[in-house]
Amino acid sequence: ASNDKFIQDIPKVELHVHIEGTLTLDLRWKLTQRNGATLRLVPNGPEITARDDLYAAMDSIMPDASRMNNEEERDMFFESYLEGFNALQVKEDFYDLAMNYFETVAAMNVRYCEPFFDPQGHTSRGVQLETMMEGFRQAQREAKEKFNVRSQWIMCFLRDLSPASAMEHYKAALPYRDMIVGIGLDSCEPGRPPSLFEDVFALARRDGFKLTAHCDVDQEDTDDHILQVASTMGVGGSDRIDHGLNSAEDPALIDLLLKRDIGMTLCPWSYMRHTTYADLGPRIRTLFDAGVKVCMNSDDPAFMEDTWILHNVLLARHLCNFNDEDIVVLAKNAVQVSWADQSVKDAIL
Ligand code: ES4
Ligand code: ZN
Repeated sequence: ASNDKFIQDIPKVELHVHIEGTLTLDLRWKLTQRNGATLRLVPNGPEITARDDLYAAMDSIMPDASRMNNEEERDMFFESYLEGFNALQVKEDFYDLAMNYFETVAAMNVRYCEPFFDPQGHTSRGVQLETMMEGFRQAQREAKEKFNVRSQWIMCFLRDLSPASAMEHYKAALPYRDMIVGIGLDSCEPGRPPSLFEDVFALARRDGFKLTAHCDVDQEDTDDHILQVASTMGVGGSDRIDHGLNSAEDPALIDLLLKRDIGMTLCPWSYMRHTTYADLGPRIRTLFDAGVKVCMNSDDPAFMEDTWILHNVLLARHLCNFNDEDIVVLAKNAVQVSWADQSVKDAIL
């Protein structure tokens, strides 16, 4: 197997991380204090008034996932994730959020990343698009200069909200298109296929944006969603699938992913909440050995026991017994399926 230092040192690209999911408890406390806001970990939960209570409280709302079924675990996750948004109010908050992420992953040798953001989770609270975008823009500039971390943003739509809301936000974000490389689809998946968002994806495609969609793991209709994204039907000619792990059980889907050269962003720590080592390793191994361009990512590090991209590559190594060459393949996959300019790609590995 590969060694830890090799994995730490290899230049990295991160393609699946929700910037709001990088809000650490430390930063959350700081922003909440600065804004004079109340801090709760779940909607209508107890207000946290002492910094020292925060960590124990987080442990108690994210209990041993093995004791919850998939749905309970998923709903609890989304509730606590969206509750965290309340800490983000002014431009400086979004700047601090992004800078904290860039600085953390710079120390793990990330050279380029494409973080997601969820504009609808902010506008619904009365925070203007301009507020988040200007905070992100300043952080993006400084991260390139100070940390040598380049980035482009992916605007995600919350699929449990309406296609009309997605379209509205898409249009409103066009003034920031120089910062945004792609459009994604996240949040709670059952009953919300990518095809519902066909119109906004088609428009974004025509406007030159890259496309991706979450096809979460072990949800009832995931296979159909993978098929929609991978075929010309669904969102049409997508470049990536986020998660998509269930394709490992379907040789025809694997063939389609290979034929259409679709990259796949995996987040192994996030799957540990609702699957087992025994299940997970073989599925990742199947996709990797088939030649699907998979890469390792963190998803929501602050909500997953502070597991960042480094920990996810280490876990993948452990699950699949990857050697140095395999780790290089994973790193190269990430570069290849990224939406960076060729000159940026060439400078990474
Ligand atoms: C997410 Cl784990 C997960 N799944 C779907 N959407 C998300 N947004 C943030 N984290
Ligand atoms: Zn995700």
